[in-house]
Amino acid sequence: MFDRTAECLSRAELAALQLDRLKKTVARAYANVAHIRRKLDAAGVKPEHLTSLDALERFPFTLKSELRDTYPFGMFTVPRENLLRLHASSGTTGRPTVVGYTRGDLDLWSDLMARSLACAGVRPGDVVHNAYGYGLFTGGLGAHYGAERLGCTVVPVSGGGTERQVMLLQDFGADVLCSTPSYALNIAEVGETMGVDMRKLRLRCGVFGAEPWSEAMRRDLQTRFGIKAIDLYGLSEIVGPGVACECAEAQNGLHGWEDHFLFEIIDPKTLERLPTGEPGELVITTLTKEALPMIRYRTRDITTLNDEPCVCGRTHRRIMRVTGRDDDMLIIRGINVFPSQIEAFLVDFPGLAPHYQIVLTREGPLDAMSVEVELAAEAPSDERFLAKKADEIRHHLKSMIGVTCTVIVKRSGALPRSQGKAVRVKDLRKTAG
Ligand code: DLL
Repeated sequence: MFDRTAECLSRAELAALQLDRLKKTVARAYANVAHIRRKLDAAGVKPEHLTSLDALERFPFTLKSELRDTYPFGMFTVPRENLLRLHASSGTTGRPTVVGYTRGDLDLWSDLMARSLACAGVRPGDVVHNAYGYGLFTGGLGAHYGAERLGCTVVPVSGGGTERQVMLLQDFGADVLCSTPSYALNIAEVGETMGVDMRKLRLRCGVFGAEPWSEAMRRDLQTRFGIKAIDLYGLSEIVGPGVACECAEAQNGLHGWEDHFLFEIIDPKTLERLPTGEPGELVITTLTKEALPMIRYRTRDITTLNDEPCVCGRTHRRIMRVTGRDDDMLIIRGINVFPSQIEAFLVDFPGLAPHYQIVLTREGPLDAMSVEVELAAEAPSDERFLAKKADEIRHHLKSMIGVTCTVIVKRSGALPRSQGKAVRVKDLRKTAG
């Protein structure tokens, strides 16, 4: 473990630490951010009301739109000169969401990423091939500084140039691959077409995140590379990658670092806090971040919390696999569909490659969904075979997710490949009018 004392605190010690840090965080945000002061005043709550962790329930949530409304620097507790770094994520519309870090924040982030990587089974001295994108996205630099902090040799390749990535993985003998799961799959495929046996690489472990992925995809990546595939979670508004990570021992749920974050699950409709174990939207409060504290940030990510003890000995509760976002949940003729459900189905379907794209259109007043899938490289690709396969998939999808959709089967290599976060949904409804 990177920090055994912190990772194995008793639940009582964790709760006491959380309350102490929560009080300080809220007091600091209230004193320094006009927007937060106005919000808490309007809700009739003050930092002094935080006499217990449960008292947080009376405090208002923070939404992504508030970061946009106060763009670019309106939510920071410190003058801009005290920020050492900015990152930003582009939304689907309008202004990006800007986040900033003090020296202390960057230090904390490196520690949390080092802790996460160690939890994933990465060890000092390992060669870490980092194919997360470098730049405004937090993935590249987050994994980079975390791996350095742990004492690894970092190969900062970023995304793209996939043939070269395969060569470097071989030549530098990488032990660990960090990338989005969809890009890892792309690397595996390119390697296979180059005639490289990806299972013979030295790679031992993959640390994958930044987008939803399924157990089926995990099995696929583990087999193709001969590695242990570990799930890593985070979001730029909270710190970046390193908010939670699976342990190599259990590979079953991501330990959320509770000495630095407070996790709640709410019902996204009623906004009530839900008991541990019930599925809902993850809400996160930062406990130690300086520049950009977040009070009850609504992530839109759908998951459950698990407080059962873990075989690895860490005491921090687990955030179970994020299956999708509240706002990328598709409602097709009244039925809720997450793209990751479709992925899980396709990965296990014989003769298909795990690539897909969902295209939404409007037919009169109704939404129509078509799913474009791709044949595995070795499958026959004559028209009759494609049509027969499409029929089979449509039938199985209907019985699994309950939605009738059009299925278009494409030849191997026809769908776009990911170099970072995969784009799974193409929504043509707005342009169709
Ligand atoms: O994706 C940070 C990150 C980088 C995490 C590298 C892990 C690895 P954002 O670009 O702000 O930050 O996007 C955050 O991505 O709210 C989730 O919807 C999704 N996401 C991140 N990790 C996972 C995961 C980075 N392991 C948004 N499983 C989050 C499912 C994930 N979804």
